[in-house]
Amino acid sequence: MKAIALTILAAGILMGCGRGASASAESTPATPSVASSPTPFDADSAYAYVERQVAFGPRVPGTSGHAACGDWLEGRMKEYADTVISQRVTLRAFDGTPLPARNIMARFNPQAPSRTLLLAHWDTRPWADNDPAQSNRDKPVPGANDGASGVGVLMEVARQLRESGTQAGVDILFVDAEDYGSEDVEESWALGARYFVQNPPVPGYVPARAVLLDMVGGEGSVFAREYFSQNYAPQLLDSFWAAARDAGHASLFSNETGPAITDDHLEFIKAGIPAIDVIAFSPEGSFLPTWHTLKDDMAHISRETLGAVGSSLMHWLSELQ
Ligand code: AHN
Ligand code: ZN
Repeated sequence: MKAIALTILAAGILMGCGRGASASAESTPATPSVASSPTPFDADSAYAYVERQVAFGPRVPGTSGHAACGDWLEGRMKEYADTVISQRVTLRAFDGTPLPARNIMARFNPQAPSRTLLLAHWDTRPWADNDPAQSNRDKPVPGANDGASGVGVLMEVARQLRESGTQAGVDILFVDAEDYGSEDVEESWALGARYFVQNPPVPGYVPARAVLLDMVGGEGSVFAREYFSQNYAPQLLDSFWAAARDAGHASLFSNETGPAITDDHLEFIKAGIPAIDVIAFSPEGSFLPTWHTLKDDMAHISRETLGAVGSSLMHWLSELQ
């Protein structure tokens, strides 16, 4: 793990409900009673994408579940995006294991010069080394939250972007080989993201900003301002948190600075690209208790958490530029 000490918040209280809650009940509505949200996001759809990934079994590089899930992800993204790039490479894990990895990049309006990159890791950890039961620690995690959740939210974002016919320059990236790391080896994490930054499949690719989603579907999640994000991309972080508040999710997005997390976003920060990690903590400030355990399964996934992150992200995208 990592010294995760902090006192997170007692964020709790949802402040006021903002946005036109008034309007006389007597007056005849001028619009249909079901107002359509300007930035829709279907949490049930995101949940189904998470469920589908988990059904492949663990997505550990080199396993059949990993290969099948990768094919499925690629196929779905080809339906939604303008261009899909599959970047395949064999990476070397800290323990020497060769990892057949695949980064999947789905591009919207690839001709637009200014790019917004949204990413999540799609691989899952080969060992549940945080499981309370010693006998489980060499088994792979189901990766419902740690892996499938970020990808599920971004698949739903992709579906919505397709529906809306967006003109924005958006790239959605599923990075591989994030979670085959060792606590003792700092650079053993985020191998797929590092490879992508150092070998962009689009020559000269430098997004204006990058947003990483990691563990965005767990019940009892609180999103604190992850330390590296806060320090290296404060404006980007502020704009995302403001969008979350405007979308009605102030209670989940805390104003506390969170721990420093070695994660995929750091590879972009190192390359000078403003990047944030939207990553969940427990109200006590550590990762959720299911983290790197066999309990990281569908029973601990919350549609509300997925929906809060997804609709905040859609709202933030709608206000860009
Ligand atoms: C740390 O444990 C500090 N970084 C690992 C990031 C991670 C692992 N995210 C998901 N799984
Ligand atoms: Zn993990």
